Amino acid sequence: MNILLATSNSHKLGEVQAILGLQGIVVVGLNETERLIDEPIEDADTFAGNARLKAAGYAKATGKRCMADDSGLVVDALGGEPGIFSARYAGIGESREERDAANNELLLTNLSKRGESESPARFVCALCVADPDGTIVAESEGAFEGVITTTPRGVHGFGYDPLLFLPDVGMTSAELSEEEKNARSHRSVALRKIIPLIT
Ligand code: ITT
Repeated sequence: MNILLATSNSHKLGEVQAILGLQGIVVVGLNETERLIDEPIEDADTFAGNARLKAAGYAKATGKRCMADDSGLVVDALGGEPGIFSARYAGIGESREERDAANNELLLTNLSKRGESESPARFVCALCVADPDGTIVAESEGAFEGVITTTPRGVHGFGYDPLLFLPDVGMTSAELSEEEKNARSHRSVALRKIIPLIT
């Protein structure tokens, strides 16, 4: 079975390929041409809503069954921020690396403005699969719990991984290998739930 993952985020693509590959599912990323066809506006107010918009939009634009992932970091001490705005929290940076660095810095600044140094937090992932006519075929969600640390650590992963400390292993998500992250991440939980719905 082949599925198109509707994302411009190569890190997401790699994680999904590793997990679904173990099930014999081949995950294809958007190529540059397809990406330029039609980029849906993510204006829903939930992760699930944005995943639906992306899956249906790209499925109709490409004529293929599509899976979309909408995800982000929910920080309790920030009232759930950055949440659905995780990718563009700071609103600056040309490259993904620059945006990630600015987002991480802003998150720590906002925490310290509230007099907080650590806070319970979680990554959330909403997945959606849509058919070429835009019909939603399956949906799922997963969460990955941790605590925000003010001392970012680790070089693996992407986004806010260096900030999510995992007390049970004494490491941040960015200090986990790809295999270790995939064994427990929000994305892997959501993928394991959706696999039986699409196979
Ligand atoms: P697409 O919309 O093209 O899939 P994106 O990166 O813009 O790519 P989202 O709108 O879903 O995707 O935003 C996800 C953001 O949430 C991502 O850029 C990170 O900042 C953060 N995030 C999500 N999953 C993460 C993970 O596993 N590790 C670290 N940060 C994560």
